[in-house]
Amino acid sequence: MIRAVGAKFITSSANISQAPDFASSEIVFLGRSNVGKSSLINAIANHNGLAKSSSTPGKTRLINFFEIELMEDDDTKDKLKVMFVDLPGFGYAKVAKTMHEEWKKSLDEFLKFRSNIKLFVHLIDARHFDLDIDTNVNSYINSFLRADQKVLNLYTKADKLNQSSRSAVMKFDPKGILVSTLNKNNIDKARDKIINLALGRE
Ligand SMILES: Nc1nc2c(ncn2[C@@H]2O[C@H](COP(=O)(O)OP(=O)(O)OP(=O)(O)O)[C@@H](O)[C@H]2O)c(=O)[nH]1
Ligand SMILES: [Mg+2]
Repeated sequence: MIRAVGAKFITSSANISQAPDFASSEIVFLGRSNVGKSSLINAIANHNGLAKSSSTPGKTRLINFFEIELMEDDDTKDKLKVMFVDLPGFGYAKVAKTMHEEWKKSLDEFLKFRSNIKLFVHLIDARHFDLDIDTNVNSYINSFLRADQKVLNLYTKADKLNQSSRSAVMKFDPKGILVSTLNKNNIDKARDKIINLALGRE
């Protein structure tokens, strides 16, 4: 098991040209507004309050970089360092139209051209796991995915599902992982998977 032993906010950028090159592997968390991106970053980083979460959609408005330090539980290897990137949610309509277009363009450029990105973590609300918007996001990412990049689907707010709904999600996407930041379900499993995929170990 991999443990998160340190986390700190590094910087925010409005777009790709403002974002410094940190020379570490980046893991982006993307998904609809309010799906639980910031909460999940905090749970995976084991650091409450690191990324700002809120019940009001549209909380995250910039590209936020967090440096995460990790250790393998079972040995004395060096610490691992990766960058978590928290993004504004998509599908959030309550911002001015011009601003919305601006965000979309910035996000699109960042996702397509940011060379340090090694893993796209796509968060999907487990209660609404087959929305067109999420299917479209998966095709969108796959349309520019490089050979050194991976995608992982995480299904959030699993605490709100009963057992048969959980089974339906896993049947729909056997490679996905159901997670809950509320009861910490599968957080350790998701962390292991995220780090191993981002570091090209699987
Ligand atoms: N029940 C439950 N609620 C959750 C879970 N994760 C997040 N939430 C709640 O969902 C709301 C949104 O969480 P955020 O982490 O801010 O979501 P976000 O995707 O970062 O939202 P934006 O930044 O607006 O795009 C908050 O009220 C959280 O408390 C979960 O696992 N279970
Ligand atoms: Mg957020």
